[in-house]
Amino acid sequence: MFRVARVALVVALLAPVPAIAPAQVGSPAGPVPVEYLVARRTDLLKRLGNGIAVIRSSEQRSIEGDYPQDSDYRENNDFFYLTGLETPSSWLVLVARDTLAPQVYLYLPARDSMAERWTGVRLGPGAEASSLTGIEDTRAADLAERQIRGFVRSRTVQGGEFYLLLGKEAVSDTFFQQLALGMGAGVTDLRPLLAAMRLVKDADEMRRMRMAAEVSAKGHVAAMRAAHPGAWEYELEGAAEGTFRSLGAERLAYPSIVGTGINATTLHYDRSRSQLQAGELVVMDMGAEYGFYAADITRTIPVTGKFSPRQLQIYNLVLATQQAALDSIKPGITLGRLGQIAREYMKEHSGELCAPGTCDRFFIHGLGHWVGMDVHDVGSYRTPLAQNMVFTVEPGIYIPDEKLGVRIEDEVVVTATSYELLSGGAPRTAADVEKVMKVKKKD
Ligand SMILES: [Mn+2]
Repeated sequence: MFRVARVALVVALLAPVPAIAPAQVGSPAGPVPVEYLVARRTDLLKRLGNGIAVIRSSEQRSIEGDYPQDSDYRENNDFFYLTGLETPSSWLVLVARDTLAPQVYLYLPARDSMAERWTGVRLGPGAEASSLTGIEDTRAADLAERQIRGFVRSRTVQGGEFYLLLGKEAVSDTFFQQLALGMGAGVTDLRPLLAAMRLVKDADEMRRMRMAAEVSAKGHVAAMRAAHPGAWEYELEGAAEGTFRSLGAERLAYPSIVGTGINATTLHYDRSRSQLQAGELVVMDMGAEYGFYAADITRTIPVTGKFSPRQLQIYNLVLATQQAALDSIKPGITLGRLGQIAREYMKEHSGELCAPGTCDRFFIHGLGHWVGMDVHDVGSYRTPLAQNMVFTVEPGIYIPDEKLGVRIEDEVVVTATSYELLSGGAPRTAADVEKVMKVKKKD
């Protein structure tokens, strides 16, 4: 943690101009090293074959507009993945050719000294942008549409297969639709290509993913220690979120879920307004975003710090089900197959716990999902597991009639032969949860 922060500080001090926020410079996670950005763009160009990819940044939201509580600028994931930048109204254009060298262009809004008085120094086209991204050719954003039209025209004249590949915002954009029609080009959705790349994390992504999980686990421990009969759900949420932020997380990966008693059986309960009663279980599904990467962890705790015999039996069945799925992780298997294994395990080991019937009828969601820049990250679920893919394993049992809900969610990265647990910093076994809860929060 501290080492990372110090490295970022040194980078900021050595920079020839004042630290510019739009590239994570000075952030706890630090900027994405240029060699990673170059490797990602090179990989994408290879996958493009013959075509032009256009990826646009996010747009600034208005503080007075539709999102008064959500004016924070967060970059489009694909744009950040390929540029490392946080720059509104910008474009990345990659021109891939069969025979000629590929070209990469970065279009950034020209700097505006009046606007900068309000919102701080921005990154314009030029040497600074080049050194942060490794893209030599940077241009003013107001040239982008005209020049893209030119790229498309020159490609079409040369003939052969040609695609205009667009990111999320542009795929239904009339400018591009008309451009493609007029030039006789095919428009293709770029997202599946980028999703396949983002599914396999590189070393800089793994560094961020590990830190996001580590910070989130510490937040869970803080929330466990804040729990007691009479505490409010929002107090636990506050303890976790304050910890995330104090350890360098810049955002939440998703709205925190803290549900006690009957609320624990509502999968996406996020109001956090109830008071914890002795005898209840609390499901806490909370994760931090660190340097643009999400964590996703769920723990279930007894309000009093001690599980009842019934709660313990259900908890241990969920935990053993999770372990059965974890033990089956290896390259080549699919998430779908892991889900079947978990369900079969829970069914076979239910005994009389959920009679009449087996407990798997209360396991009402899927076993897990990809995690990355989004908490439910991009990527096909038919993809066989391969090294450096990250996903969650999260069985649960929810019995509303008993006001009893248990979910245990961990995050793993696939290794050469099995998996590594990223979220092990948060206690998983009932005994470890009880042990952590004995140490109370100091007021
Ligand atoms: Mn999840």
